[in-house]
Amino acid sequence: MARHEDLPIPIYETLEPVYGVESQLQEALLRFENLKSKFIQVFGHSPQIFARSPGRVNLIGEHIDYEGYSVLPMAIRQDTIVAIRKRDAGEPEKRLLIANVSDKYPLCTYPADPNQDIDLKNHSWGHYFICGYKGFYEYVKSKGLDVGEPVGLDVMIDGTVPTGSGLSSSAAFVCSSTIAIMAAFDMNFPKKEIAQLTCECERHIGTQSGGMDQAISVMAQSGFAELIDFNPIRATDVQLPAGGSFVIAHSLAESQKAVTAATNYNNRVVECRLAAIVLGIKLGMKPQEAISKLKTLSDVEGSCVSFASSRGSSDPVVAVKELLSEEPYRAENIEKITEENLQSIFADSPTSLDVLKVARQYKLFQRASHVYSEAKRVHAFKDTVSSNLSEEDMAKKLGDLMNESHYSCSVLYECSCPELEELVKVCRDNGALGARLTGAGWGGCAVALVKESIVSEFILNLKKQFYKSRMEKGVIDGSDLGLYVFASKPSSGAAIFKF
Ligand code: NG1
Ligand code: MG
Repeated sequence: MARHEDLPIPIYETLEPVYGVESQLQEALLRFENLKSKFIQVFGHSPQIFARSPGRVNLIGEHIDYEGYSVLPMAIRQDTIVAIRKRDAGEPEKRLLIANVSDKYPLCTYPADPNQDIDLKNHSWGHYFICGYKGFYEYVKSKGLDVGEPVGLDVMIDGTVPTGSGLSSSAAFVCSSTIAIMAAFDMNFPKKEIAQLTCECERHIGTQSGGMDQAISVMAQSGFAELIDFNPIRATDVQLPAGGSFVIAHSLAESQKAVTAATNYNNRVVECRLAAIVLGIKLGMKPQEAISKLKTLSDVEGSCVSFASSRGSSDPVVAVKELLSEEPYRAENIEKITEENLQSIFADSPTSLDVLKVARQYKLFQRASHVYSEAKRVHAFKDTVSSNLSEEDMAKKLGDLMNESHYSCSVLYECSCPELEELVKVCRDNGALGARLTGAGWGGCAVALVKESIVSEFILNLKKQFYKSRMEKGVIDGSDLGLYVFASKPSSGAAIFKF
């Protein structure tokens, strides 16, 4: 039987297969009707086709996808729906017109040229669509497919994934856009190829992201979390324990990753690369070889194995302890080891050069310790879920792993923030078996594992202890609370709708 990542995106003629299982059909019907009528209002004709792709919550495996390690997310029901119509070649309007059902996002227009550069200095919400647009053309070109001269596109977006929340509104947007464009061209491809291409094209926004978000958004199966492996991308269904529920809660600190990349996200990617190079050299590689061969910390793990016999351990966590210094490195300390200056190591990556411009020091020991230990926790989580431990022991073990992951993110990777720390504590104080930040961090959401039987009480307590004071201060509107704290079941992945 074909693995599901080898299959194309499913095409449905009704909403039931996606929204029926979660019994949110009524709400979904209204969303699609509203999207269609706004589309007609703005563009004067009906959309040709719709595509949807969900957000996700990462259960464990943070900041390791771009280092080549497996992660364990699940799709949530919040998603982005794209309605699209490809204009005929004869029509005078040749631009991409991108509208949104929400007034918060004004209409954007872009040229139809797929080689256009995205203006990273002036961030606009429509840029995410252009990521998908460029990605589509890059992909068809690489496959030698001819799609003719670019034509105009009319596009209307409806997204329900809260932005800047670590729930991957960006991937939901990029994936649904890419799939909608493909569908408008009457094309469809294996999910694993779409996952790969959307991961690459989202980098046009300026973050050096890994592929987790796009992979889960494209490949999720209803009812399962997925173990996502990279190189090559694969998704393996993971059945979660029945007695527990995952509650997602927003810290209300918004993390604008596209804007803070040089000090936060991309900074960590650069630190990991430097850690990989320095470790490789300490393990006996020639500096030039390490620089050219070691792109990620998982690349070094192979080298650690070959040195295992002489060192007595192939555990990269041990290698980090022995070979890297806990003291933060300064550029000149690293350059002494690499025998090359940092600017030339990263010469081919403008976003990394932006990192070097502002970084004062590099915490190689801490970042590498996080990555290698987090990679192990992902497998421990997966093994625990499929073990024959009692329900109670299993839940406790999973909770412990989540707590350890949070500690590592917070202390070693330093991607938490005061609001997330407070929220995680409130979760634990109210009976969560485990709680951790999810997604990139520096704001956004926490995810807590909670016994099924106490979920409603748990959410009520969070509302009282975390959200009430913020409502009183006017930070959020009480009627929106359900958007900020909710329990989530694993939802399904991307789909195309043709009505
Ligand atoms: P968020 O910020 O939640 O979209 C980001 C990356 C992921 C992964 C996580 C951290 C993008 C699109 N996604 O997720 O690939 O690295 O951070 O685990 O940048
Ligand atoms: Mg994102």
